[in-house]
Amino acid sequence: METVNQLLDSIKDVGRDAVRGGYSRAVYSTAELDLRAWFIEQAQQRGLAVETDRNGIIWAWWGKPQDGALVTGSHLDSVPGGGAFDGPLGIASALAAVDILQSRGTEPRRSLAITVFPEEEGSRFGVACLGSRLLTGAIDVDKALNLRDGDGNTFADVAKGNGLDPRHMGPDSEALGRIGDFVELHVEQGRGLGENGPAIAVGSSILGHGRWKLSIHGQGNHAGTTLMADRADPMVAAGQIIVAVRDTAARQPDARATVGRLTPVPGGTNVIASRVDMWLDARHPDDAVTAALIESIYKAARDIAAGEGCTISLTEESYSGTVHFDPGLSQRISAILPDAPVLATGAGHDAGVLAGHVPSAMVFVRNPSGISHSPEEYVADEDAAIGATALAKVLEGLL
Ligand code: HGY
Ligand code: MN
Ligand code: MN
Repeated sequence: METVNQLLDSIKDVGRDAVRGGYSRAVYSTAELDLRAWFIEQAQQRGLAVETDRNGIIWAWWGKPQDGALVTGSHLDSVPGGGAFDGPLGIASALAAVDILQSRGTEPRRSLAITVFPEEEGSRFGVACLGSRLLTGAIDVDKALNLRDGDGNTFADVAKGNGLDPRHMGPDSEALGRIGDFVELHVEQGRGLGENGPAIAVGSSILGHGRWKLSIHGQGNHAGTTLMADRADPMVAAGQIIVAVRDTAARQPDARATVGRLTPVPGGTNVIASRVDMWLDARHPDDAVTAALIESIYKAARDIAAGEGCTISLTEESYSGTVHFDPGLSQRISAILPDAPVLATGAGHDAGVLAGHVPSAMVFVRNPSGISHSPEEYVADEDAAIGATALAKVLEGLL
């Protein structure tokens, strides 16, 4: 039997990013595959029967695979330079919770499964929660299979290289039917619990969020031979557009809009870029407000680009509307964890994708600074232990 902290400690060196700090564990990278192998070994040590489904989701079963099972899970992939807890805390807590239940001699009245969803962050192929979207049919399969990573590899080829058959990927009603209730434990990404709050909270909702690709087209040229007056520089437009994104979102209460990724083409020090690709992440509780925000940003960006002699194109890459978790399931969990406050989150999760199909809920564990998607993400050992114990109580209460 290992504690959640011992389990997390056993993977603390997997996928460390010496350049960015933190962890870079892109889906199907060596690091994430190492974590998958670690999970499978840990699950088998606990007598769980492990299978990987046709979308690459790992299922570790306590009891035979059956419809209406109780399922808990999260992800092992990370953002570039991410923290140690976003994803793995939920997986390690699920393993530790199984240890606790097995040590008590719990006899599940229904099967329990731990699931690991691939590409929750969308860091390699650009669409968040790709595994749970494929499972539920929330993404067109051909669109998914043709997604490309930064090196031009298609998701289909990478999936094939990892033992999956792209021809069989897509909505899986049989697998989805096995989920009777889904509970995801996750590090809190925000300051709802803060420095001195309780160690755990029950999730209420997930903020609607989307991703858009904005490409600015200018005139590539030589940095030394092109006079300033003769330029159509997309990088100059990009800089102004990023400020416009910030200003537009700042005027809309509760809105968040971020440009965290930008790629100049060709990207030479002595080269005026011909194109700049940038990615916009925008979120708001009201999906109509998000749509209006994107419209405002697009208009501002178009005018800015024109002012620099450039043009732009905007493409929506993914969108998930605001999700409210299953009230009945969340209330049952709150009854099991009466001291845990109820908390909304601004972060997306596979539980949010599943919520449209099966009763889903979340439990959050305190992260004192609230910082996430950063090496500074942190959960104190004692809070992680409280979280794993709470998950064990929830699972026992729902089994
Ligand atoms: O982007 C998100 O909200 C999540 O961490 N994938
Ligand atoms: Mn996560
Ligand atoms: Mn994340």
